[in-house]
Amino acid sequence: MSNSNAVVPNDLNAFWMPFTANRQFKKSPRMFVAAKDMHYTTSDGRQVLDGTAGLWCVNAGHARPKIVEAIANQAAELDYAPAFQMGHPKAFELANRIVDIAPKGLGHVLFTNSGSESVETALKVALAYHRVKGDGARSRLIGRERGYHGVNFGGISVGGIVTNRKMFGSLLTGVDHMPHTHNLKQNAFSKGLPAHGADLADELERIVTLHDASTIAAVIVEPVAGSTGVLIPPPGYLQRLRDITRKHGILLIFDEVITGFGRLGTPFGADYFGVTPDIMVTAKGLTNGVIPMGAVLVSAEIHDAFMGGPEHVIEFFHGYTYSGNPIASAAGLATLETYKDEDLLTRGAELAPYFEAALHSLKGLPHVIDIRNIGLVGAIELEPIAGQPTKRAFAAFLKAFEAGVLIRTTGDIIALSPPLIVEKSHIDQIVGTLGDILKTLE
Ligand code: PXG
Ligand code: PLP
Repeated sequence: MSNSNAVVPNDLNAFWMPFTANRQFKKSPRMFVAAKDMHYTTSDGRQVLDGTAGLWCVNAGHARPKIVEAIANQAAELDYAPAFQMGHPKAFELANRIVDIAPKGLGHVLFTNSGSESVETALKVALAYHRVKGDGARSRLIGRERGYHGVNFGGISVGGIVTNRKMFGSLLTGVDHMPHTHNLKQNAFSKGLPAHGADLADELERIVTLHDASTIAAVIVEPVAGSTGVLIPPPGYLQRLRDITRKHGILLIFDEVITGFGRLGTPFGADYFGVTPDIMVTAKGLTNGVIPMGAVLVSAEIHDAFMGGPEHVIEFFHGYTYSGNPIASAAGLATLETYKDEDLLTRGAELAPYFEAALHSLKGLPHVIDIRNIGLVGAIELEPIAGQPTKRAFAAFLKAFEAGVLIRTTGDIIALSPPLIVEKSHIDQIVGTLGDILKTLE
């Protein structure tokens, strides 16, 4: 007999959990059963401070009233409308509101249901764009080592994480990768942007020379690589990618799934760096993580290139059952209102200096080989235990959870990205807890 009120279900076997050591987890499960503002409640009734905005998505904090209400109302009013050949007002309204806050020039929006789908959509738009322009030989896609672009085939092909790629065959063909910019030797303990490495953008010129520009459709990068441990670009690096792509007629795609919606203290990473891509990939913070939704923003030039054929013909053969889903659209609108009401898309800039100073106070503690920060994103890189990579940071994760703070680890890097409503006292608690833990780690 099922008991839907059970705090912990009696059998954890059926759910094959994502990106989780399933057998380890199920021996000693960690469950959240409620959340409000900056805190989760665990199944054993403890409060845990959210140092990671869920998985980098709950930018306005948990269970925010406007969003909760919008979802409930929408479910009662119009639960679903066919996404193809039918519309409903809120999807159009949300697209307009997104364009209002987006970097100038990105005037059109395609909706998806996740970051991974947004990436696939962006890559397909790029390929099809060149094709409709009569330039179909431009079919190569260029990503970057240590890039994360979700888990679907296009995304893992342009992505640069070995474990996410190696099990899955030959992936997309015609993909090449630029080197990442992470450089501990020269840049360790940089505050904000690291000084060295802008010249790594010139590797794109090398790749263009190798393949010829006439074969390359697009370059995709995260402005700040989040998932692989907060890799921050050197000053001028992204501008140089912009210059090189423009010179060669190659589209530049920014994957802003993490950097979008205020994470860096600006609405988007493009704003922070003053570099506008041709296509921008978003998800996560768009709906505060509450309902799955993503959005891909494209320039008028790209959009208009598709609008030349007969008017009764579908211009772009792509879309999802849930593209612009009514409840997701309502959640998105309420989320953007909440960001606006509380100036959350720029709040990170005010708090960034305090966050930076707090994080860098951990320098000198055992195992800490780098600390980096930008906006309200931080990372603490630990020396791995010899022969047992990831173990030390994961031990820190478990201890922090026990001590009432949720952090995130990737490899031996601790990543922090609190909700943008975070207060200085929360930052003190996160950093204080981490400081205590770092002293006790094996
Ligand atoms: N692009 C980027 C830059 C991302 O960070 C995705 C695409 C895929 O989004 P979806 O919604 O399909 O997961 C992401 C997601 C982590 C972590 O802790 C990062 C992500 C997801 C889950 C965990 O680093 N990034
Ligand atoms: N698989 C089957 C059999 C389908 O009919 C559909 C959509 O109609 C899909 C996959 C794609 O699902 P979605 O549109 O939710 O991505």
